[in-house]
Amino acid sequence: MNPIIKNEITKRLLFANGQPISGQQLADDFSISRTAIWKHIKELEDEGYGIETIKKKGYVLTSSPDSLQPAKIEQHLKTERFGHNIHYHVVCASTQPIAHQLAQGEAPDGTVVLCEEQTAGKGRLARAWTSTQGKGIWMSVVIRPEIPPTKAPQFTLLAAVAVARAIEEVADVRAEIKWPNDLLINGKKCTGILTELQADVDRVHAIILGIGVNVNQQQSDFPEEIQSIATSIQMITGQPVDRAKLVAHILNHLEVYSDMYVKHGFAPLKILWESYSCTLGKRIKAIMIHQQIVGTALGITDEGVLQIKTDDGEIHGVYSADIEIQK
Ligand code: BT5
Repeated sequence: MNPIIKNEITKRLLFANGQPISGQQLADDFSISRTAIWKHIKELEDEGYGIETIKKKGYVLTSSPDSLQPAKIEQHLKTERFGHNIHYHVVCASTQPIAHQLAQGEAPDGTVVLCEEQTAGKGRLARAWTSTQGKGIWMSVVIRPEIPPTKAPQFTLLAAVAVARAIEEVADVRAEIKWPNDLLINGKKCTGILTELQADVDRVHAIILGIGVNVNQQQSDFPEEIQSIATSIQMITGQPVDRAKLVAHILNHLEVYSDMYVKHGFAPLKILWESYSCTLGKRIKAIMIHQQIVGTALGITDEGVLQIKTDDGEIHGVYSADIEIQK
């Protein structure tokens, strides 16, 4: 079956708000036979869509599965570019290499790769990212801002704000940002962000923004070694969350913030970032590959660099690290 036509049919059914859509109309609109339409409908039913056939009227959508099919996301999108080109996979090793490959081609700004399950999801520094089937958001966004490569890490901070705002809107839960790339709820990690780059020395070709959000997991869905540090939105609220809606809200904010950043720099976003931060003012340990710094997190600069004041009064700028918040 043609995935583009299938997505368009799904969209038509979703947007009809319970009104019947005639098979003949769909066949005419997509220039295919009514039998072909019927086959698409059958395929959607096999995927968990509830579709009723009403004689002489057409197809009515009665329920839809919790999936991240593009049509379900597009229903909630308010963007001009982001999420208008979605590559959806049921399973993949990681969305990052797929997005990298698309970015090497002509993939436009805001292209999205997402999946229901990653078998080799990755974190920073080649660490593993657990990506349980159908329970989270595992997506990579290709962004093409006209900025020098030194500015790219700020997209991690910008993305963290976009996800925090989206979680607040969709699930009414406040997540806190732990510099640079974690979102925590009640002190446990619910989101990780991985910012990768395609660039030459003075120009970014593409930022590949990997976003992993734990949405509907139970504690037992996480491997034992991260059960004490990981959480999901549903574990906090007790309610399942519409993942497709959450994806759309993330993309809605991401487009606005990305454009704002290119126009005005990090300063206006810094204020927002600070309002979600759980790092600032705390005594922290910053763990880097060759060094550790213990001190008070003073703030971030307009470049997104974390300022730490050590006990000898010296102020250190940290570009990237793992942060432990000290009790
Ligand atoms: C991150 O790395 O937090 C970045 C995670 C980015 C994941 C997205 S999903 C879509 C895209 N495709 C990919 O393959 N990746 C991106 P880091 O700060 O290095 O944290 C990794 C550490 O978080 C691991 O070593 C575990 O301790 C922990 N961890 C792994 N899976 C987790 C999960 N699902 N929830 C919470 N913590 C997790």
